[in-house]
Amino acid sequence: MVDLIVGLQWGDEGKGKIVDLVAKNYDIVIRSQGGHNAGHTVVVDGKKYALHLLPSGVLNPNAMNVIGNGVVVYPPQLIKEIKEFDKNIKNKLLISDKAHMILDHHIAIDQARERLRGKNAIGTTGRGIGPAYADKIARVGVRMGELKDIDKLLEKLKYYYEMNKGYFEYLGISIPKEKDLRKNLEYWQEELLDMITDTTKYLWDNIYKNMLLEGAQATLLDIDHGTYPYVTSSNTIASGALTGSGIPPKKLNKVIGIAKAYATRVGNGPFPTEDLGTAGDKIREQGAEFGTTTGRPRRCGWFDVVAAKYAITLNSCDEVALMKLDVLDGFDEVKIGVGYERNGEKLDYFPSDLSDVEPIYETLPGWDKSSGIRKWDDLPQNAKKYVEFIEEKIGCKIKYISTGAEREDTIIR
Ligand code: 2SA
Ligand code: MG
Repeated sequence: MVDLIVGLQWGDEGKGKIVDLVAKNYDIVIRSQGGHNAGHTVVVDGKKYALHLLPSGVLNPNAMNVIGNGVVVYPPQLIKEIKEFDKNIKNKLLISDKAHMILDHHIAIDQARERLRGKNAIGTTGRGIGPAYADKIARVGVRMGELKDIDKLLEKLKYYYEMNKGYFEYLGISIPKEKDLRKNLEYWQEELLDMITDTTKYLWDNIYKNMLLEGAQATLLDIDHGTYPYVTSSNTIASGALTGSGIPPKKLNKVIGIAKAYATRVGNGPFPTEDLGTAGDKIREQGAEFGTTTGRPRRCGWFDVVAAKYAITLNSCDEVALMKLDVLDGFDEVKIGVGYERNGEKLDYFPSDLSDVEPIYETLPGWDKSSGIRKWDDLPQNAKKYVEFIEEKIGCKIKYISTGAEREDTIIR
């Protein structure tokens, strides 16, 4: 039985909290796409951890964790996270031999290209994600399994650098010295090789167990279905989790979509319900909306029903978790984007091109305090109405409502 947790907006919906809440129910937790551009903040025994590459199952002492073939792995970051979190998780972590490696030059290319784009920058996390996936698709990438034979890998990389010499020069990126590269590869081999295996086979062999696929980034950042080119470079949606892990599609059981009670986005690109006024600022402040990976302030706005419905359909969600409801505490009124308009024409579908799209809002009365409330019946009447309004509009059961950072600040309906 395989369940999936997927973000329905532009990321940072609070997937980490729901994964943490349900992780105890699963024997295996799997990451299937993205890399250390992801950031899950989790609090264990009062200590705060920012997980980037490690699956959140590391929080559950009994769970196995898998970094699937669809992930791009920056070995120094993975080694660092393992050391910081707990060296013993090495016994509970498997890395796909098919996962592609992020090398230093991918990071340099990512950052150089963003600089060259100037005001048209994507607003990437600068972690080399796009260039690593580009090499994968161009069939010139390097896979984690290749750490088995460093001489062979070095030969391949030498050829790669030779081929890309002109491009590197143009971007002002230096080609690493062979001896430095060898030293790095040997260190990565020493630290990681024991965990590198055919995880597809491992997952098939254990398919009778309870597994959780943990999405990173989110639906509207999907390379195909998101707001291209302002997207990440992987398929973040449910079907991407299957290709990114090798789990057969019919083994997928439940899909839980995670959405914030409002909307945020980091990086550039269209965001129809963005609020550039004081309400947006208030949301950012009350919601502490700053990136976990880069510390960037997040753009803030209102819940977007059109985008949520699109995401729910793409992922075939069975239920939704509505996060950070308490951040809307103390507003006189709250707005919800219920439709779009373009040149006087109404749209009830999330179009491929969002230019000139204006949101249509409905306004509901606000509430005083939902923060820390753990029972549905204890929620203020207007907060209940807000949740029910969204539930009806999106056509999917809102099963979880989060009202605070603590694991227990969660209403389960
Ligand atoms: P990239 O680096 O190539 O994946 O960037 C491309 C776009 O994808 C967005 N993106 C994200 N958006 C929200 N959260 C992400 N993770 C971190 C977090 C972000 C951070 O959890 O807080 O700390 O800044 C994430 N990762 C990628 C990115 O903003 C670009 O729009
Ligand atoms: Mg995040």
